[in-house]
Amino acid sequence: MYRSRRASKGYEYARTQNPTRDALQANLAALENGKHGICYASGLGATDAILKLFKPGDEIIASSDLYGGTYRIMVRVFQEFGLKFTFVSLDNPANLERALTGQTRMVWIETPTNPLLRIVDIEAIAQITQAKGITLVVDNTFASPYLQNPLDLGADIVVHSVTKYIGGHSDTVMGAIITNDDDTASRLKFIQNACGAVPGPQDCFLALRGIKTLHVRMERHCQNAQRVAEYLRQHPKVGKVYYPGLPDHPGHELTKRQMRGFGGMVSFELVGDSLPEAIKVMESFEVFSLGESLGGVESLCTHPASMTHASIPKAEREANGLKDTLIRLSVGIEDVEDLIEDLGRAIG
Ligand code: P1T
Repeated sequence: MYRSRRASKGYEYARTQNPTRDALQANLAALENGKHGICYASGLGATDAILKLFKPGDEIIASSDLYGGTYRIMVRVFQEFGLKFTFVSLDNPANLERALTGQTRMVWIETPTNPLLRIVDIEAIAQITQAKGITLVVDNTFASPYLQNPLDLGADIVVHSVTKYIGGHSDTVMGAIITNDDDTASRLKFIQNACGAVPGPQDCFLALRGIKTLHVRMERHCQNAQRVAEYLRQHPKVGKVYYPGLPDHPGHELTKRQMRGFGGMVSFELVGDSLPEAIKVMESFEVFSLGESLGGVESLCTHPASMTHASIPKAEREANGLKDTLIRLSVGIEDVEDLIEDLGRAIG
């Protein structure tokens, strides 16, 4: 085998290793109180790598309220390769006990969930998975590492769509995994290099720059979202408001224990549940832009049934409580009075 006489600096090929990516990976590991950070070309690239840790016949239990793309990669891609998936509402940990089988190898949760903002008790779920040697993955995208650190609560793997709050400016698509487990990290690094879904160095630079303001942005996202949720709550034309910062949200007390703030995402329905009315509201916004994604400095509004969650069959969406009339807001860091004025004008 040929070996150069010149000493290698460890950066022979940028798919395998790159100094800007190394800096970001170390940074993200530190933010999540983890030992290893590994970045991918997108959040779904990170999900893909985690699913590749398993083999045909292995069973994965995932929370039924989750990002539509996560459902799609599980059911439309990995199910074809023999992995088995069960979707269960995990905001009640007893449902997990009932769903476990001898083949269960991984439990996948989002908390807060996308788009219904349900809160899953990470510690309670971890107690169950740890007792059985099952891997617990927490998608921490909606909270960000500033508000929640799942590894500290017993999770084995944390996954992020860096595209969202971590990047913070809607100009980068990226994913990340953080873990304390050396064996899992070396298998994931192998997959990262072997399968190639790596982010480019410029995107890693953008994510690192976004992280410098993560704490300031998250504080403002939380303040603005609380005001928006309270405004929607008292509006006569608004029906249900989903926001863990509202005292009657079923996960409110748990959020206070598990997170350091209530986050920047708010979902709501209009009184009467009319789809044409909901569409009219979304099309009337001037400050909230209609678009897929979340977690950027600018406010966005999304229609989950036709956009982010369209790949989940309607019957499954509805069984899980996701109505066609649900409107999801990613509350940005603008002047909150402008946001309230925009909501008032659009809802009428
Ligand atoms: O878009 P990407 O970086 O591949 O991340 C996928 C992903 C993973 N996990 C959660 C909780 C997510 O919300 C997402 C992406 N979500 C959207 C694009 C959205 O608007 O909900």
